[in-house]
Amino acid sequence: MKLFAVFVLAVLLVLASIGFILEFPMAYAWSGTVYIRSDGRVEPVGAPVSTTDGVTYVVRDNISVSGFMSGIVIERDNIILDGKGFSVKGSQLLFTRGIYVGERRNVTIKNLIVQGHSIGIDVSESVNVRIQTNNMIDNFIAIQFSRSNHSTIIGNNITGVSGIIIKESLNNIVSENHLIGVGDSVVGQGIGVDGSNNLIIRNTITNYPAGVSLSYASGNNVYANNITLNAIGIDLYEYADNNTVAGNIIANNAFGIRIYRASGNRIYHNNFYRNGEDIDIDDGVINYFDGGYPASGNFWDEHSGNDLFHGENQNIPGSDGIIDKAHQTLSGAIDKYPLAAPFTPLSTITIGESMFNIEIISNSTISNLYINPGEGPFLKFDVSGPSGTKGFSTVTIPKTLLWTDRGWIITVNGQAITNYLELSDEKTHTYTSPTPTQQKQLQSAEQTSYQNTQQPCL
Ligand SMILES: [Ca+2]
Repeated sequence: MKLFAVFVLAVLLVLASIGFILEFPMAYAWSGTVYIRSDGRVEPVGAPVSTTDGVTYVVRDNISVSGFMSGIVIERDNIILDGKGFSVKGSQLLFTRGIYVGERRNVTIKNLIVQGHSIGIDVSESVNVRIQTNNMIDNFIAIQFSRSNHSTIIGNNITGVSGIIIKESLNNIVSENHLIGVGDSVVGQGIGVDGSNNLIIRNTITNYPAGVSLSYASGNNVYANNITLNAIGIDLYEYADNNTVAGNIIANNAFGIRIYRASGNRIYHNNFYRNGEDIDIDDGVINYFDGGYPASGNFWDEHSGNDLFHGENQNIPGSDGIIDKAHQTLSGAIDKYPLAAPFTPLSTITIGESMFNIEIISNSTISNLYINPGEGPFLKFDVSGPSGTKGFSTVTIPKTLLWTDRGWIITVNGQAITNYLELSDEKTHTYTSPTPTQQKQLQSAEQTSYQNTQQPCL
């Protein structure tokens, strides 16, 4: 045995001396295009993608492609492609696509590194595609959807010139992606949309010529995104009409929102901080910079004033969390109901296919929100602030989520309070109340007497 060991060692030393041993342990990478065929086969034979059930396809090694090729072409419906952390790399110089999905249904792509392509993941004329937790590095366009509907792009990390481009596509959700642009590029968008009824929610978008860009787009909802350090935070460009932009942090952009030949958009509940100019607006188009009353407007860090009154004309004594005087931006945009404190889109609750947003406007720090409609019609949260200071919280609850016609009981540290303001419209209950600190609970007055209303009312 000892002799054998010496022999092996001697061979290794010889191999090392002529260079073989250094190359042998290096990661092997497949080069070329891998096809997942419609009948379930993987081609060519030996390609590093495998399946045992024709449903889940697992990537087994890194893949690289060169000019005008795609890394993985998916020709089969109803599959999951799990990258297991392996990469699909392009040449960065020539046109390549990482993954191509054309005319498919029910395809999930997850856990891949997709790097250095003209288009990282290219989805065309497909339905119910899910792009989830991929690492998209330095692609010219990370993810592109063309004429593809009812799909989800969620939890991806993205760098490169353009992030997520949605073209002529409907009813998609772009959620919780983290996007970082190239910065000094003259082209590029974080999330670009032309199409209708797409939901852009809870993404972070930074360092792009345009963070979120809508054009030829209507009925889209841009909600609760963090949009910072872009040249233009949100670009409502030609024929971006009747979209909703709400609940976003729009900070440190040269222009917070640019509006050019776009109309009928509703922009409210956003927080504007330290933008070169909050709103840049083309003349002659009509857009709305508040949600009416009591829905209210935006928080502008450059606008302050008293909040002593409430009501549509802000002339009835009693605070409502809305500055009593309207705000007009340099570009002429008028917010009739500017917020007295930042807006926080606390939580989005999904029940079935419906999504509900719980929202709080407060100058205190809010934490530990708890709500579970299945448990009962109540929500609670903690508020805190510097000791000795006074705060307020405005809580908005969708009636479709928790409904009551008898009002809510508001408790602070277990004690019911009465000095709050209740405002309701057809969609929401809104409560504004002082927040001395610590735990605050909103509870439906019907909780004990109408047990059946403890279920969400959809
Ligand atoms: Ca007021």
